Amino acid sequence: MKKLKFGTKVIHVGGEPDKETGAVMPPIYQTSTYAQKSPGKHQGYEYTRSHNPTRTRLEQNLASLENAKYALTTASGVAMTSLIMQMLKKGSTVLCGDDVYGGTYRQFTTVYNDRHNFEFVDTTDYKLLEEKLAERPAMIWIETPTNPLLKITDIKKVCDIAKKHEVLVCVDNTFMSPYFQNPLDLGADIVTHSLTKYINGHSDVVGGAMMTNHQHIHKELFRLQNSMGPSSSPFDSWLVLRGIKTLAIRMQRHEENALKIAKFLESHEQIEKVVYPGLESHPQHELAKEQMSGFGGMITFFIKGGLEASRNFLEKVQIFSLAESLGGVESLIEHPAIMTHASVPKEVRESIGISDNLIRVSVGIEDVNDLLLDLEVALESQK
Ligand code: P1T
Repeated sequence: MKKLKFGTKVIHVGGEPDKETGAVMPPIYQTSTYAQKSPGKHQGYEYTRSHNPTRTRLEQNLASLENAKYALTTASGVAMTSLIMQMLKKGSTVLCGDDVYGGTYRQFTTVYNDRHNFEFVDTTDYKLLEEKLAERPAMIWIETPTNPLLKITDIKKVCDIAKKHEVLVCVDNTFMSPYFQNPLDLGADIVTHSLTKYINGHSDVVGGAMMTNHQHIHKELFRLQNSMGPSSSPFDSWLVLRGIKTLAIRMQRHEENALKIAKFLESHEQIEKVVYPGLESHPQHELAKEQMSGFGGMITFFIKGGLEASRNFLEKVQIFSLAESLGGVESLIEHPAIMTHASVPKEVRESIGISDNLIRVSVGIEDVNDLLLDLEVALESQK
């Protein structure tokens, strides 16, 4: 299966017809437990918190998409983040990007802050990273592109420095999906995803995953998952398996639409600045071209005016739903300072540039002309 191309893997890995019936679509093994022939004699499945055949299929599929040997799924993205934090020895230092999902920031600063030491750094400042990694933290946690500022970190460069100092590298690859970026191929030890986003793609599941080539990491995270219980359900696993089949074509369309919208916004007089990795104006556009095979469907922009202008605009759009989350087939729009990143203190937000006129868009796969018109009408009403 390794040699298959991405568009084939999403459909076929873990998707073999059911052995008993030939059903082409995998069954949902909606069971909590499994009959044993004799105590301890079973077919590899004992209890669904530990293992479930529908989940196994999903994990096989996910591992193949990140060119990994192992994958593990959880009931949410933050549940996987939590397992990884549990895996680190008490008292560890974790270096973390200064612009990460607000829920990751909240977990690190309010849940694990008395177990580990967290240092938030600009992971695009390699001189600073050289110094910080030389102090040998246990792990560096990177999001690239970041949420919501879409800053891009050179994964290979960070991994090369981290390896010298034996620091684990974990990359949250949610924004690019495995279709556009494969951090393990660039040297990362662990890659994580919120399955809630592009991988499932239909905004009807909350889920998380990690992929790795290290057997000991998989084994330890599995032990923690089994002991702490945030396993993904059979039905959610099945829904993700269903959604994942169209990941490749969805990502192509997300990107195609996003590029057109980013260019439109960049030329609009009511817009102060647009951040999209596919625009030449993006400070790391060259790195984006090198490290990713596409630019994704997320756009961040700064509207002229402050909070009032943002609020008026967000109330006006009709096809874009004003909602948290991203990566679904439908277009979403949101205000990070009030919504997804509200748990980041105002002074921290301001110091990194998450201002009140910053708006984040998850471009869906609708007809782009309808999306452009929706934005245009809402912007015209600002004048
Ligand atoms: O929501 P959950 O499935 O628990 O995943 C958390 C998560 C992890 N990593 C990144 C990069 C994310 O964006 C998220 C969730 N983000 C949102 C809900 C959001 O609107 O940004």
